[in-house]
Amino acid sequence: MIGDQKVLFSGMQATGNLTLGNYLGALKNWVSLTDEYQCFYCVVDEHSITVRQDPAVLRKRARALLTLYIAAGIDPEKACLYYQSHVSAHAELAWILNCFTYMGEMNRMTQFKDKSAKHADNINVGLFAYPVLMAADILLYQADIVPVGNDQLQHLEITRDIAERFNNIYGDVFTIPEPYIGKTGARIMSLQDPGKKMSKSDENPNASIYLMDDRDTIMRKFKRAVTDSEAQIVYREEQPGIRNLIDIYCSCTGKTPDEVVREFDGKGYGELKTAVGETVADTLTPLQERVAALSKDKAYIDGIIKNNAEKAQYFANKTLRKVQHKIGFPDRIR
Ligand code: ATP
Ligand code: LTN
Repeated sequence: MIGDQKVLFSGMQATGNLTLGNYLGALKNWVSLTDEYQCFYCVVDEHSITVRQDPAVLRKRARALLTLYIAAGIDPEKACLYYQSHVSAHAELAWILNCFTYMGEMNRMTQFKDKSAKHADNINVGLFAYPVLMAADILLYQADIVPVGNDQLQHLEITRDIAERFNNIYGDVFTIPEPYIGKTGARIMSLQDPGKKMSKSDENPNASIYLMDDRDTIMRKFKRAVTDSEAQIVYREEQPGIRNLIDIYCSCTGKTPDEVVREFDGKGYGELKTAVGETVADTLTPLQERVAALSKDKAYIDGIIKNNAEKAQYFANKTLRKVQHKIGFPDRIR
């Protein structure tokens, strides 16, 4: 708890360009959680270097992501928006937690298996230890809840195991975090293969709507979206392409699938695609305008980066000092 609020932690990697999936599935929910919780939203740049990065590109993307957090509507006075690399406690706690994590449990991590298959030329120790750094992120802030997608649940489970193990030895040091899975309809699928999720690392640019795509590009991508030959607008599993379009439409408008099916009764796929494209463009245009305006205000963003890093350091160091003391490191002389 911080004050009378529970603590929430989440983070995103600054790798690749964010997609509509990242926005509707994560960022948009993050905004609505800032009233109820004391939120820490981190740009996890230390996780990013588990795959090789161009330094100039990484720096630029990290700043763009932090700017996007604000543009999406997160109030940086209320929630703490910061770079992981500005708070050295993350790396320090991760080292300590490495010593409380077993090779056997890490060997079961499916993301490591997937990512090492994808980056066979660079299977580094950091990629293997990725979940421990994630555990450190969460446990440093004594987070009660962590909004994540399904793919991250296994990492949250190992975080809880590590925390419980540590608490069993040293007493109540860490809060045990709970996953928070967002509302329904938040899983946005690829426009080219509705069997697979829309992902920023997809090589086919037509599969994803990027948050910075202009209206024409958005319309074109929706026109090309893969559907089916059933020629009827129904919300059902057998028509995953149409279902995905309806999900996107619902997520942007707040309508229910039933309402959308009624709205398009007797209409063709072309009309649905146009309507979804326009709604998405209408959703993203103001976001893009806010990004453009914020990007010009260097001093404002710099101020947020500095103040929030200090705020994060304060809370993170409190936990880190406690952990260091518990495990027997010599106390600091003040
Ligand atoms: P990558 O392709 O690099 O693995 P990604 O696009 O799958 O990236 P992540 O960085 O793994 O995205 O996820 C950031 C956040 O966005 C997570 O909370 C994740 O659950 C959410 N997210 C990612 N893709 C989607 C999607 N298609 N639909 C809904 N939420 C998504
Ligand atoms: N691994 C996560 C990003 C991430 C994260 C975290 C999410 C790093 N640290 C802590 C929640 C809490 C991802 O790839 N989506």
